[in-house]
Amino acid sequence: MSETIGIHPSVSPAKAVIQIRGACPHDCPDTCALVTTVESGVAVRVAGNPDHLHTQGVLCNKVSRYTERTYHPQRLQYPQRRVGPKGSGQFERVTWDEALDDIAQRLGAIAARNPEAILPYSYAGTMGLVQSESIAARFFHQLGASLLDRTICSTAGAEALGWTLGGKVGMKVEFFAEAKLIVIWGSNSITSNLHFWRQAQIAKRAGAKLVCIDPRRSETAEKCHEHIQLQPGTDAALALALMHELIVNDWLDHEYIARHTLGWEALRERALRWTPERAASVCGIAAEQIRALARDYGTTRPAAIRLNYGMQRVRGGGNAVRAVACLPALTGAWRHRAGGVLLSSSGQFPVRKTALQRTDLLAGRTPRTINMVTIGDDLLRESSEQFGPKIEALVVYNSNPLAVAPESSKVAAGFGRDDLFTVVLEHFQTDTADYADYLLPATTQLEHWDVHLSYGHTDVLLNRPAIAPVGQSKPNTQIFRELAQRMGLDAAIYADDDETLCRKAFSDAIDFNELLDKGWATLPIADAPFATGDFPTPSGKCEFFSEGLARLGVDGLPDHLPNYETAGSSTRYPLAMISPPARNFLNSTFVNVDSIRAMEREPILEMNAADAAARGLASGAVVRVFNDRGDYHCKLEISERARPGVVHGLGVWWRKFGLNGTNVNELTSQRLTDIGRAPVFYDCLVQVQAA
Ligand SMILES: Nc1nc2c(c(=O)[nH]1)N[C@H]1C(S)=C(S)[C@@H](COP(=O)(O)OP(=O)(O)OC[C@H]3O[C@@H](n4cnc5c(=O)[nH]c(N)nc54)[C@H](O)[C@@H]3O)O[C@H]1N2
Ligand SMILES: Nc1nc2c(c(=O)[nH]1)N[C@H]1C(S)=C(S)[C@@H](COP(=O)(O)OP(=O)(O)OC[C@H]3O[C@@H](n4cnc5c(=O)[nH]c(N)nc54)[C@H](O)[C@@H]3O)O[C@H]1N2
Ligand code: SF4
Ligand SMILES: [Mo]
Repeated sequence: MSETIGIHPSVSPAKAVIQIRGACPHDCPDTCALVTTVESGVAVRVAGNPDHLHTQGVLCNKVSRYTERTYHPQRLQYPQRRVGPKGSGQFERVTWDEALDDIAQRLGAIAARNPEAILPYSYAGTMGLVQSESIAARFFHQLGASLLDRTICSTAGAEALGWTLGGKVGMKVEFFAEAKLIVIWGSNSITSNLHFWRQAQIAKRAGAKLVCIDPRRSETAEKCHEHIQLQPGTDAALALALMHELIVNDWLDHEYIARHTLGWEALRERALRWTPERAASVCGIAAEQIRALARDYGTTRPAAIRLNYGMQRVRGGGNAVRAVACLPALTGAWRHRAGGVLLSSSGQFPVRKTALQRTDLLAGRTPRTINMVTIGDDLLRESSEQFGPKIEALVVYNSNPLAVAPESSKVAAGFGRDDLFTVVLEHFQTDTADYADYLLPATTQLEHWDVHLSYGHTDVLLNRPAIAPVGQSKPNTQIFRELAQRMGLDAAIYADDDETLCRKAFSDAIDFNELLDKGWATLPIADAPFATGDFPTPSGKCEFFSEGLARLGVDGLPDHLPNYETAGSSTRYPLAMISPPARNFLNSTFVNVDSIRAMEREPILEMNAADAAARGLASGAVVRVFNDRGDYHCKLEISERARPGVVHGLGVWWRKFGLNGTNVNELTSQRLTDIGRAPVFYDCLVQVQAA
């Protein structure tokens, strides 16, 4: 089953200690290379592979405790069927046959009437190409089920980057170490991109200046030389004012602009309207800070920007990413391998999506698409000509929508419908699992095959199973294979085993034998991919002006779009709330692992001392955070990390670990971003009072 890459010398072969190479499955840009030590069939340690350039033998706190999660006493070990009311989390144990027979029968009956009444709901619980959308996608495509628009994280920024640079492309992370200026924009890298932070530290020791742009004085911001603590959702205004300064001071690379960009005159005109004073008043910062950053950015070579998804979770998130992504072309930063911008590297991987997911199985049908962000509203809709059929069945895997999707009161009401049939594939009884009709135990990364791309580096990684499935758990792929078989779907489509799927996932540019031998393979990409243009856009240039966007009837140039819920616009809800990741959780994963939850202690709201004093609140008070969408109770932490007027509800806690059975998403809205149909988690006004 698995490969021995080292036998510990102190043990007899009978009790051999073996080490298995794998990949971290989590939704994190670092995609670390793992080494799992297995003793007599039991995983005893998960560590970082010291030989892997990007991992350097170091894992984060969460995954270095992976055995605790894998062998957690509450790990789901057998199929279960609901016995109590929806949402009560009361189940009885059943056999796989009982569960799968009944699910196949129920889904089959709905599919016979209208397959679009069935909806898959999945995201990035695992980033593995095999255990996410391979067999599962084939199953839903063949049925003709509704399609899911997987927008909950990154599509605003990803599509914006596409319209500007041509795809999810950019600098290589390892070259940040050579930069002389690093701008960390909308990223708490110490929390969410630890291995990039290592590169930034190397640069810092070699004399580079680090600047962080973030409404929160994050763990990362406090370790940078400069922190620009702007209002949430004002990044485009800042970027446009930086352009203004680059233009008026002539810190421009005219040759690069002339040869490798599109729409310069139009952008120039727009940027000249954004004086530092104008942007400063929008961003709530000093104009002098903008001038200083522009001077640094315009005069330091090489200058690198690490942009992250934190700044695109607002109404104008797409435009903001477009504005920032224009900057390196203005100064010609792309000429150097340590210059440019990196938001995501994932567009560079030659994934064979069609072969894996078999979109051809739609066979000319075009099922309606449901946006995962609006699942709350959509579950509550009746059939109509515009919407299509009411959603009658949901199959959830690799996601915890009750916790992670916005406006959770609506999500809970939708999942609570008695006439909805819900199947959840999970490791644990999450908030979402509580609403399942059938709860099926899935394997973890230590128990199945998978293959991974990365959105923070440019290596493909292979994950081999290190141990046998815990209890009766099965890989997602296997669960869908067995369902397909029971539903009488064409067997040939489901014949690929997981190792075969790993082989099929990438084009031949990736040598599978190298993955088997070493555990990873590095993409052959030029060190400075856009030194001489060659952007993967329609024009081959960096598109300041996008004809494609203009054809869609929207602004072809980036601009600042104020938040839907702009700070100061409401007297009832005067505070802007952002809810960025907690360091020791990964979205809602790990919240139930005791030692990890202990590190995060309890759900908190960070608030500036002035805002707390105005409300007569002290640190440690239980507060009620609320708006028209709902109520969330948590502990107050008076903190210098918060600027006046902005509060931080950290982490996506499980609702059932919350003080009143809710989490921050009780407060967030289902509105969508300007580009990419993505959520606006950080565009949210609230009020706070003593509970
Ligand atoms: N430990 C840990 N790591 C994670 C995750 C996790 O939950 N925990 N989540 C993973 C996931 S799913 C993703 S998508 C990635 C990236 O996830 P991101 O969402 O980029 O996460 P961070 O980098 O932690 O946080 C973003 C930073 O953006 C800031 N921010 C909020 N609003 C704005 C704004 O309007 N402008 C600017 N400039 N900044 C703003 C926040 O204060 C925060 O410090 O991280 C991944 N890594
Ligand atoms: N307020 C607020 N909300 C947010 C965010 C925020 O910053 N603020 N961040 C958003 C972002 S960036 C993202 S990406 C989403 C994340 O949303 P999700 O992708 O739903 O992420 P998780 O909460 O980690 O839930 C993943 C679930 O998948 C399960 N899982 C893992 N591996 C497997 C497997 O192999 N098989 C099966 N069947 N299950 C598996 C895990 O046990 C876990 O419960 O949340 C979003 N929600
Ligand atoms: S969560 Fe990120 S930092 Fe932690 S082990 Fe996985 S890839 Fe590495
Ligand atoms: Mo995400």
